[in-house]
Amino acid sequence: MSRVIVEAEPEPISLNLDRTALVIIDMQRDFLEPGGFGESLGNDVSLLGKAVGPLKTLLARARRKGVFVIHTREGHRPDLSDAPRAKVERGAPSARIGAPGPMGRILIRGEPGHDIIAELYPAPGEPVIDKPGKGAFYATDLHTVLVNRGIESLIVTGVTTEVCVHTTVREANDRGYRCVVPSDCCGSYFPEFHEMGLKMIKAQGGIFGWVSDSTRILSAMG
Ligand code: TIU
Repeated sequence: MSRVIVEAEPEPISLNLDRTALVIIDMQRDFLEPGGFGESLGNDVSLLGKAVGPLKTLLARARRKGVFVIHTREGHRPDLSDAPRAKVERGAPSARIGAPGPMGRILIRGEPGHDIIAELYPAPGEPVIDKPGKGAFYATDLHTVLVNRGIESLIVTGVTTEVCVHTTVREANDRGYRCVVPSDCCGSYFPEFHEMGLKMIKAQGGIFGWVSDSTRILSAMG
């Protein structure tokens, strides 16, 4: 067993690295690059770029230490049969889910924009979970994959802090996982939502989980 103590708020968190997964949420071109879903919703996509460097370093260390790595992608079937109308109606009419864009059809599985950015591309053997919603547990087999590996704690990273990262942390917390979120490995189109989203996780004695950063996690991992 490889147990480490990570400095975090509201208190240090003890992680058994053999039972911990690094979950990388939706680091897709559609959210991080111009012309995708993020931009179609009126956002400045450059704001998410800050998380890439720290996350790349954390991913490399997790791989070296044998920590289980899982990636997720938000997106839909080409016929949109799994996309609720209420979701498709979001965004500029010419650039909604399924509409053609510079990176292919927006938020559609198999299109270039749906793919994970090159810097964080999944390695062979790392599961990729395709999710139709904001939370990574909703309508996916993520829980089954984690249970089968004996995972009990999650390091949750990716974009965006207050949307898919937050929803996933809430879902994971309700399913009994202990979650720690490294603040510099996630990002938002709204810096104030990023800050507040992290505060909401660690408030009330860690109501949803713990907040740390890549420096403190790397130092604990060794
Ligand atoms: N719009 C926004 O902030 N996020 C999303 O739509 N999806 C994710 O967070 N992945």
